[in-house]
Amino acid sequence: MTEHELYLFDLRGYLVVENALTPSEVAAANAVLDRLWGDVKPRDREHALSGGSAVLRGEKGRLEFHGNLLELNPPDCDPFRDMLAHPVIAPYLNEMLGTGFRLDHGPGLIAMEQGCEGHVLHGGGEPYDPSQFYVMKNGRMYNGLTVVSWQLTDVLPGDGGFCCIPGSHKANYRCPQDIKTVETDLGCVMQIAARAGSTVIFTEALTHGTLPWKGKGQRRSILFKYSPGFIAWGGAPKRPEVFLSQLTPDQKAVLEPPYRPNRPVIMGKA
Ligand SMILES: O=C(O)CCC(=O)C(=O)O
Repeated sequence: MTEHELYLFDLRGYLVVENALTPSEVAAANAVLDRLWGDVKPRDREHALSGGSAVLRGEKGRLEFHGNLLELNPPDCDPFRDMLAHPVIAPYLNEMLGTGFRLDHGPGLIAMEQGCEGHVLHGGGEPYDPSQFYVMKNGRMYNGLTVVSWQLTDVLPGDGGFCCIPGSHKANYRCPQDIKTVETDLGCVMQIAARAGSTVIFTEALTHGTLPWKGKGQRRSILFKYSPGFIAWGGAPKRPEVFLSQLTPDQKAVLEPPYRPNRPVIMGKA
């Protein structure tokens, strides 16, 4: 990470990395999603994420896919497997999580179109959560659960989608509920614009959520959630051998279960 990126991530708790994917990589991932679109369904109303907020409510839930994008039949899985230990992203995760970082859970699709509800803000520096944290020690940062959110469509200013309270990963007071529901506007909740092909990296310690979608087109984000190599926030599922045998050494390394010593290191391209 550059000096500027270190400064911004420490300051804000998120970073937008532009052009992490080429236009043809974005097109390939979108083509697969187009093919499986029949299986992408609005989240049911019983599990609404807008938490009763008048500001976040929508006509329908966000659009989700409950299959495993990594285990689609080849070659449909390729665009998503390529994101898993992506050479552009690995240097960021080595710095944020330490070498030997692992995929904790995901990837998950968050798709939105006009009328899709938002998601109440969650996370934050207070209360401290030992699995989702941000601390500086020994002159470097340490993060718990950290998200890499690949953007497959443009998110423009005012569109809605991912939002956060920049700096809240270091907050010392709890975020009041009416700020989390965005029903009181203190001017601290920011929508994060990001072009197709970019990735938004954020610590789950950041207070963050989703604004209802107002964009003309669809939102399509693919979220991968990583932990330090010795922590599991979610489970550590046993992966089928046949699936593992199709992966590159770096992709396999990132799916290792949690443990500490002698983890494989993924260098990526700085
Ligand atoms: O990307 C979004 O809209 C929100 C994601 C989120 O809340 C999460 O990953 O915890």
